[in-house]
Amino acid sequence: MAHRWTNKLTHADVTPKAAFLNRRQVMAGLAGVGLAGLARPADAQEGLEPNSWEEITTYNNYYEFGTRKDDPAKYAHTLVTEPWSVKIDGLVDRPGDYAFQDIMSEMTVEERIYRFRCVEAWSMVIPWDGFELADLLNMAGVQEGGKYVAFETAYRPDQMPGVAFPVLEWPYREGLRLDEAMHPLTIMATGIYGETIPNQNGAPLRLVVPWKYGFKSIKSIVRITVTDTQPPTSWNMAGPREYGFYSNVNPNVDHPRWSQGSERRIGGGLFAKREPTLMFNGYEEEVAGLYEGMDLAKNY
Ligand SMILES: Nc1nc2c(c(=O)[nH]1)N[C@H]1C(S)=C(S)[C@@H](COP(=O)(O)O)O[C@H]1N2
Ligand SMILES: [Mo]
Repeated sequence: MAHRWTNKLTHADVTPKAAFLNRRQVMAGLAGVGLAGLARPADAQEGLEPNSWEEITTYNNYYEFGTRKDDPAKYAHTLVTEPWSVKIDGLVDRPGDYAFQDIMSEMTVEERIYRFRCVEAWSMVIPWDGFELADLLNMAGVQEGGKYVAFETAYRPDQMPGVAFPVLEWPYREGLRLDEAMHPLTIMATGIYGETIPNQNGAPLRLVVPWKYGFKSIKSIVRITVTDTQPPTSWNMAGPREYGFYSNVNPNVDHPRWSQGSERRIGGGLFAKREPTLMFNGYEEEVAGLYEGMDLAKNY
């Protein structure tokens, strides 16, 4: 296989210990201590204070349901997420339509508390539940020659009022280099705070790549294709100068229309100071090696 990384990251390096409970433990914990009790131990260890459920599920970008931040929470309930299947095709040994439940029965779900940084310069901290994308790709068996992974969101005009408007080229498409997709920080999220992920956040499964701008984290995925060529992506097609294929969080490379040097933390209040944006969104130690020798200003 083409991908490899030298630093063998264990989950303990990635997430505070208290945070990696499997789904059953999370649910058991919830019954006993309530939602707040779950998040606290992790905060103390990493200093990350997760945003509230309310903030995470009412301030969203999901243009298939409208372009206002409160549109997805209002309108995404129309998306039918059961049954759901994901087509995995391209350069894989076992292509096919995988039922969501069959995927879940094979995957290990754990909690990952990640910083989340939108290209629009707002940010949150989100306690996702999910599994590593690498495990799903290995289930399908990536073939020699696979270099990229392309993703597609469902396109359902009858359930998605926003796709009537040509804001983006639908279906929403995203892509990663194979080594980025296989990185242990890259997950498919299926829950938040131990609850099933709400439609507005990308039910039933969405990508989360914490060192990249939020738009790379594509929602409600129906297709995953392993390819040998860099796939076209919706935001890059809409504005190639403003939204690159890599879109790694980088305080030193500004968006043509605004600074990326700082961010507004959602929930901080009207008068909160902006926070400095961190290189690779704070995951530099884990991911900088993926981009060794690359000019990050050119490959934005
Ligand atoms: N299908 C789809 N995925 C999407 C988007 C979208 O409009 N459609 N918006 C992206 C953007 S710009 C961001 S910031 C995140 C927002 O995720 P959240 O609403 O769960 O915070 O989803 C990303 N994934
Ligand atoms: Mo975003």
